[in-house]
Amino acid sequence: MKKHEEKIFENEIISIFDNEADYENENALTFNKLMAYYRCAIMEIETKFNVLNEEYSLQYDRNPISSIKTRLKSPISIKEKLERNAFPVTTESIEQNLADVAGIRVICSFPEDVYALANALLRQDDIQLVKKKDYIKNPKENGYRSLHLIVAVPIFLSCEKRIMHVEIQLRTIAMDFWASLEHQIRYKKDTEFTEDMMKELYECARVSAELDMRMDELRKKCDR
Ligand code: 0O2
Repeated sequence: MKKHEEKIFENEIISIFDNEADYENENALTFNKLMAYYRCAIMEIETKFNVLNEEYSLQYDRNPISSIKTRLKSPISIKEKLERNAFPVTTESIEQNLADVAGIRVICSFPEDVYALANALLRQDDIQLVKKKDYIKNPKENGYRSLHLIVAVPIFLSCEKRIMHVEIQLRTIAMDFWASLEHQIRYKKDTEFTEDMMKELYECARVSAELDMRMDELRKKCDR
């Protein structure tokens, strides 16, 4: 982390605790430690996907993963989610109640890759599936598609082993295209979102799903 980013992060941590005195106490240290553990868990999962990508590219002569994005939930978002769900705003509560502090998004080439990679990860004996939401088989009302997994993964520290939760979102390039643009549009809070706009958004999701299907058909023809 760069110096100015460290400062912003530190100010955000102060703002999640009730007062600065709490921050001065052991809270900030515990919070920073926990965030470091989540970063380690992200690294573990990212490496696992990179290894799978390498193996598949040797086996099938193409990369199932187009790109990987990782993110650690910001202190402000952590605080907001805890408060929204009426959980205490403490470091202990973060670990107990939030499963999406560490996040990794795996953008795949084809829908089949999404499931192949998810299954390959879940077969690994150090990975435990905590929760699965298949928004590809069951898209959200607005058309959102992605496979969401919450997994528990061990991280090995100098004197202990810790089990951390990581949220994994797997989706195709077309699903990601739609989700990224929908996110940008939705977060323009000063614009009223009309019924027609919602229908149009859903139609775009339908077109993107059709695109996935048609590209998949082409791939299958080439693989024959
Ligand atoms: P960020 O910054 O993207 O992480 P739960 O945690 O199970 O109580 P939640 O949080 O609704 O319920 O979980 P869910 O349904 O698995 O969705 C979590 C994340 O999926 C969201 O994170 C988004 O990243 C993504 N997502 C879900 N629905 C949509 C959608 O309709 N459009 C887009 N673009 N993304 C979606 P956050 O918390 O919003 O923030």
